[in-house]
Amino acid sequence: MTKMIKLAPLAIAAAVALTACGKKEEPAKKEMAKAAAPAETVVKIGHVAPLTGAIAHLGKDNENGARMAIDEINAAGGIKAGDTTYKLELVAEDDKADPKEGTIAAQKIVDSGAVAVVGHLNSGTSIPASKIYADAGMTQISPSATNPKLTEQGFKTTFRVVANDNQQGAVLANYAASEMKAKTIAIVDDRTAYGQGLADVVEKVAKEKGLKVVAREFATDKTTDFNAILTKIRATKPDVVMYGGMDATAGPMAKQMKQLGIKAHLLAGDGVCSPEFIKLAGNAADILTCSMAGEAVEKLAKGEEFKTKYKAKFGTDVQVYSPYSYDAVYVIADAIKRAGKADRASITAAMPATNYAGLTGQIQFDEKGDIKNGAISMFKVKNGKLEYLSTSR
Ligand code: ABU
Repeated sequence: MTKMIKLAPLAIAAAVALTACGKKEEPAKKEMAKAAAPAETVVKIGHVAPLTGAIAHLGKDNENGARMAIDEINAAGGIKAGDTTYKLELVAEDDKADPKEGTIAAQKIVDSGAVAVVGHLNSGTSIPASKIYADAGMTQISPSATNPKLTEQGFKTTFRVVANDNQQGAVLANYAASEMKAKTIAIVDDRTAYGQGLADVVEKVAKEKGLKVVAREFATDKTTDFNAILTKIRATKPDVVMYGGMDATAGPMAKQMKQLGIKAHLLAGDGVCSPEFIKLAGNAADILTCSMAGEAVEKLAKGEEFKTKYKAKFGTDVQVYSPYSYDAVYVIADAIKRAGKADRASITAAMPATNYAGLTGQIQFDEKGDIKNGAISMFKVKNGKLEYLSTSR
């Protein structure tokens, strides 16, 4: 699991031998000083997200955040815990946003000897993978999976640093009722754990708020032709169309809404709230109002600095959750520091007491592993950019 660089015992022996002979006292002192330096150990941190397929841009964004934190920690000298300095090594796997691939990737991470994992991106992969990490006693922190079920399984190893979809769905439905003054809503989802789960919460809360749900349709996470669904929806004349799905499918959907002359706003969650959506939707992008399950990066004290450093390092802009995967690595580093050890069991034992001041805010977990006091931020697309609207907790 760990690679110890075994210099220290040899150095001690050499120093003792030389001093005992009464020869070369100065070099011996130098060896003694070296012997007192902390031993250096390399530990692996896993990261899993889709790195191929339609949402690879989001997976790469999450991975970049984790990589940035690891590079920073190592450049600052590593994690000093007890008499050891820990350096981190990233082990990245691609789960293709597919639940089955997610379990294969999780097993690869466990077999790699990683001490903890950041991931997965999707709820549909994070949930089945969580059992594999739990069986291995390995802490898993998702920076983006929002389905409530992830942390409802009773695993002591499962954490997330974003809010969940009970909260996100309620904020979206409230926004439709209170801010958009909608009376009718049509709901479409992509039948993934995330998309369907979020749409179900929006439907429930929208009804509680007195909105009429005029259509409930579904597609898949591969659908790019929504014409049949949208033609049905057009006949119901909704004020709002809510979509539970990701940006790769929402982009074409928004274009087709415009082509079909649907006047409704498009309302969606964090899977759609990205610069990539704006690129894909083209001149239809400004129909979108969306949420993300955290604080907006531009509202964070060091958010602008993060965006600038990220762009300089990776040559691309932050999509959605790289600040959260960045913080997830720092939370693991903090657990190692507090535990004084970097094995799976010690990290997992240290996790519940996390109280870490991260880039994205103060990070503490509730008894299930959900972030305490999670934020939901609302945005709308204006002039080809996501414009921040408000945050609720
Ligand atoms: N939360 C948005 C995308 C990831 C997921 O939960 O599936």
